[in-house]
Amino acid sequence: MQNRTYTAEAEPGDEVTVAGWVHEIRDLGGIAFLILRDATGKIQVKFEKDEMDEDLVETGLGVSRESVVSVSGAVEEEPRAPTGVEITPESLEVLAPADPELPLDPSGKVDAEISTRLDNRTLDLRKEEVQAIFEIRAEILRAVREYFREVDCTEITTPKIVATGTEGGTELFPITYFGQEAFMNQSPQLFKQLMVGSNLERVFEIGPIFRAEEHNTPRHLNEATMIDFESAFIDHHEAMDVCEGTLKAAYQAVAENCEAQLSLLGYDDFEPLDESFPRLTYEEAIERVNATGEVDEQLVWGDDLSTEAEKALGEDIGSHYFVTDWPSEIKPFYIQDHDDDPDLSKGFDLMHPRMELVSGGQREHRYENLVAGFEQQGLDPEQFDYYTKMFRYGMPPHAGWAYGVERVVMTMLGLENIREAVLFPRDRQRLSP
Ligand code: ATP
Ligand code: AMO
Repeated sequence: MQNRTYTAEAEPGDEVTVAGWVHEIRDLGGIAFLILRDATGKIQVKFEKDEMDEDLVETGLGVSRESVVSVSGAVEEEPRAPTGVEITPESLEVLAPADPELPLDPSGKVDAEISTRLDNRTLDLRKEEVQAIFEIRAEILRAVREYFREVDCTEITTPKIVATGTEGGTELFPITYFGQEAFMNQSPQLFKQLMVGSNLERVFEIGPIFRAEEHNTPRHLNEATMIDFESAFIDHHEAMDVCEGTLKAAYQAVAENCEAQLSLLGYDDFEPLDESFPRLTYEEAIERVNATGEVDEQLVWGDDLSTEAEKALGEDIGSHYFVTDWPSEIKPFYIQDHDDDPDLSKGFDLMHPRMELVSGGQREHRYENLVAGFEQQGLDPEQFDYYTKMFRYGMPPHAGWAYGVERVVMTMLGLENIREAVLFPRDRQRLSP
């Protein structure tokens, strides 16, 4: 809109046109107020019934909540107004009336179930504390991109329609691709590896991944956003350094630039991550879990960390931490094993006390070992020929990792349900909107 002023920029003495949603109408008899809300905040519009044009008063006070209006008038100082200023309207136009029966109360006075909120996400996002989550999410992505730039990474985009899975065959969504079987990609894994074998050397991707997860849980999505990193000529320790660096950069940026949003979410004492993340070997991790006495069944070497074990360890450590040197058999084929102990891998996970955030590792870059690894995991190397053949033409040693963005947002902000960190979540029950 031409010459539109944001409410936050309306200064006393200005003649402005503001536009936004009708947040509330307060009728006190001779005087009434329309509170107009836009992306920058709210402003009070004053109607003195006896002194103003009758049609204007009727339109302004007859409009239903959440309708979109534009108001033109003079801005004046008014200490009793919520923001210290108000507008005396000269004209008001209803740009889009809202049905008076709202499925959800954007003022937040009436609580709504998560399913009602997700069914009406546009209205839900009109709540400033919900909007704050997505502003913080955007800040995280901005900070991560900037960090990657500082460490000389090139942003890439890889296909989402693929011929094979990478992260275990059971979690694939099959689709039909011109009569041929295809899948929605679970991870950019193989493509990012193929890129570090090119002159790009060091790459990252921020994009969607698709997994037909068996369970409906508060921390799994069927479509999630992953931040993937991969670099040639580094080992898994250096990959962990970059991983720690990106997460710290994200927390730092949110602490510096999202004070208002954090405050809306109840964080007046949000702290950046200053301490180094402890790095435990898998063996140390299971011993520590067993020593907590918080798990029903003692873990033995070879067990994955159960949800219960992750919780016990998280509470014990009380900060982000890495678990390194996992048993080879519970890590994927592309993770390298220790040469002196093939049962032990160079894979790692980054954990938040509440849940896993990242998986990564040193990759197997030696052709013969890679092909043997496929066979050990019961996969047909022929099917992956498009990937393995490039390992015959000079694939450097490399390492990398991937985060789930929603889990970072969820753990950073203490959200109970991962769906709160996605605009339009996909889960077993939800395919629209
Ligand atoms: P991912 O590897 O997919 O990131 P994860 O490693 O955090 O997930 P695990 O802790 O390994 O998940 O959980 C093992 C299995 O148990 C997974 O298949 C998961 O879907 C399932 N699961 C986890 N939490 C729950 C829960 N609260 N209710 C039901 N199933 C669950
Ligand atoms: P992994 O399968 O562990 O590793 O996934 C990496 C991270 O992505 C997040 N994540 C999910 N978040 C929400 N819903 C899901 N269904 C979901 N699945 C995964 C988690 C997890 O830690 N290719 C490897 C990474 C690598 O080695 O570079 C991979 O995909 O936070």
